Amino acid sequence: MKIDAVELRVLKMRLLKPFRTSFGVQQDRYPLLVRLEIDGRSHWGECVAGEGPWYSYETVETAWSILKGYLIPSILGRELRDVAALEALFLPVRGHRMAKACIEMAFTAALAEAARKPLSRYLGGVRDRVETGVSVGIQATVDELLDTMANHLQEGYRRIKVKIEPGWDVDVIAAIRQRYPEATLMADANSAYELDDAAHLTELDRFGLLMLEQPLAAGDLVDHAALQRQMRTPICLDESIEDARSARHAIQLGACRVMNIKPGRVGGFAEAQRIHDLAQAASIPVWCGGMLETGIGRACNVALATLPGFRLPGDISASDRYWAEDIIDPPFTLQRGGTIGVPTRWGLGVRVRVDLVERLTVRQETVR
Ligand code: NPG
Repeated sequence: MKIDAVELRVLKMRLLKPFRTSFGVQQDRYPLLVRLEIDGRSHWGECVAGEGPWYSYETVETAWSILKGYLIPSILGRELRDVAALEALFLPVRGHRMAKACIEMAFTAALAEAARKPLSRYLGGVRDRVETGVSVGIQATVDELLDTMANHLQEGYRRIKVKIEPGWDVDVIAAIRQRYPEATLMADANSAYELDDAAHLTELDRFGLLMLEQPLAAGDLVDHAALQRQMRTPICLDESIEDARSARHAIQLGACRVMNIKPGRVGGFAEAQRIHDLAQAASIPVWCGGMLETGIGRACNVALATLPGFRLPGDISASDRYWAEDIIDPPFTLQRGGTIGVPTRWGLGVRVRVDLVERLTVRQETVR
C-alpha cells in the first residue's frame, strides 16, 4: 500500500462548555487532522496534541512541523506492507508520538478497510459496544460541580471522573460522596501534586474511589511507586505511560495498578496494543482516555476500547458532550447502559463531513 499524498489541516472548534483542568481552561480546540490519499481514496486521522505544551511537550505547532518536515517525507510514495513498515520509517524520529500516531491510526484504518473489516475487528476487538464515562472539569463552586454531575448521571453516564488540584480535592470529593455515596467515581490530578503531598492524598482513601489518576509528574515512576505503597486507592497512570517501555517500567516498579491508554498519545494502535498486552500479562486493567477529540479520534478510541483488556469505562463520551456539531456522521451517541456502539462499517467506520471540515479549517497544506 502506497501513500500518495498527505493533507494536513487545523480546525477551530468551540467546546460546548469550557473545560478546566489543573493545566488551565480550554474553550476552543484546534484539532489537527491528516488525510492520507491512497489509491484515490481518503483516510482520515486526528492528532491529539494540544494548543500549548502543558499536558505534553507536543503541540499542534510542533506536530505540524514534525509531520511536514520528517514523518510525511519518510513515508510518501513508499510501498508499506504493514504497520511495522511504517513504524520502522518513523523510528529515527525521537519522541513526537502524537504526531506519529495520527498517521499510524489513519494508515491502520486504511489497512482495515482493505481487509474489509471494521477497525475494531481488525485490531482484535471483542465487543460491539464500549462502556463510557465522563470527565468533569474543575468548576467555580462545589454546587456547580454537583449539578453538572447530576446532569451527567441522568444522561446515563456510569462513571464520573472529576479533575482535582491542590485546593480542589479532598473537600470536594467528600461533598460528592455525601450526595452520591454509590457513584462510580474517580479523580484525575494531571500531575498537580508532589510526593510531599502523600499524607494529604492518602485522605482520599476513605472515599472508595475507583482510582486516582496521574497525581505526580509525568515520567516520575519512582515517586508514583512510593505513593502507591502508601495509598489504598489504585493509582492510574496516564501522562507517564509514553510507550511500551515506560509501561513495562511502571509495572516493574509497582508505580500503578491501572493504566489509561490513549492511542493518540503513545504513537498509535500498535504501541497501544503492546501496552495493553503488557498490562494484561500483569493483570493490570486498562481503559481508554480521551483528549477532547472530534469524531475521528473518537472512532479510533472506540475501536481500541473493544480489546479484551479494556475492562473499565473510558473517557469516550458521546459527541454532544463536546460539540454542537461533530465532524462525523452519524455522531457518537450515548446508548443503553451508558455505552457507545462500535461502528460496523469497514475501516474507520464513520463518514467524515468534509463540507463541515472545510468550513472549520483555519490552516491547510498538502504534502506530495
Ligand atoms: O472526554 O475527551 C475527554 C476528556 C477526558 O479529561 C479528559 N482528558 O487529562 O486525560 C486528560 C484530559 C485531557 C484533555 C488532557 C485534553 C489533555 C487534553
